[in-house]
Amino acid sequence: MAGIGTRAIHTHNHTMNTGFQFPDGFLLLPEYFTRRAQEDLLRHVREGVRSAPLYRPVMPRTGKPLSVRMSNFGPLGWITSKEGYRYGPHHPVTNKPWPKLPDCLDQLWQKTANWPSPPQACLINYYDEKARLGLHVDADENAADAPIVSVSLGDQALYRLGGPQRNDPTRSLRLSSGDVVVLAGAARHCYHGVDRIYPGTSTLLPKGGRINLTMRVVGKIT
Ligand code: MD6
Ligand code: FE
Repeated sequence: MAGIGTRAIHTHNHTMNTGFQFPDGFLLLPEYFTRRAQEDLLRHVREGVRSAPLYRPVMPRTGKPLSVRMSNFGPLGWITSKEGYRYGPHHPVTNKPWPKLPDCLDQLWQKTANWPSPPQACLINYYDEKARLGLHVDADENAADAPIVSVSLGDQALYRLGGPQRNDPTRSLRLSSGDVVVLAGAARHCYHGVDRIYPGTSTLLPKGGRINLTMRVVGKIT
């Protein structure tokens, strides 16, 4: 694992005629994980999804399936179903507890989150080449100001970051395997999403696609 600072990009605020300013608290650490560390992490993800299989969640109310498949690590997992979004201790299909968060992710949290408590949930998102994730703000956590730390594995993604309002200007970034993104401070309340996956841009996953892991402090479950 490369240390922070060796390749950290402190995304500087320039507007490039787009009216976009990187929000405070947004941090991109390109290739934080070496190839070797990515392979290690992937092994843990594979082990996790053996006991907590990726499932296809559906949108609240409409029941429309998401294109991203999901699972979780940790005491709590983020779940969406026709009943709504929530955090819960059990896999919605197997009803078993989520697998324990791998140590390497715990260490990533300790090095990057600058937050006094450990993450309670780690959402695992799997994107095939056609999957996308619409612009959203993560707002189902009572610990609304705790940062979210995210890791990308596999094919590159076109990630879009906006502001606190849905119609604020946005900026698109390509995320690559091993990259870490931290949303803290103001950035924690900013819209973001994944517009597309670039197939064939990584050899980490033999069948292609992209995995994104996001660690969260949830606070009280309501
Ligand atoms: C993704 N990431 O990269 C989607 N959320 O596939 C997120 O939705 C996200 O990267 C909160 C914090 C960081 C993230
Ligand atoms: Fe998110």
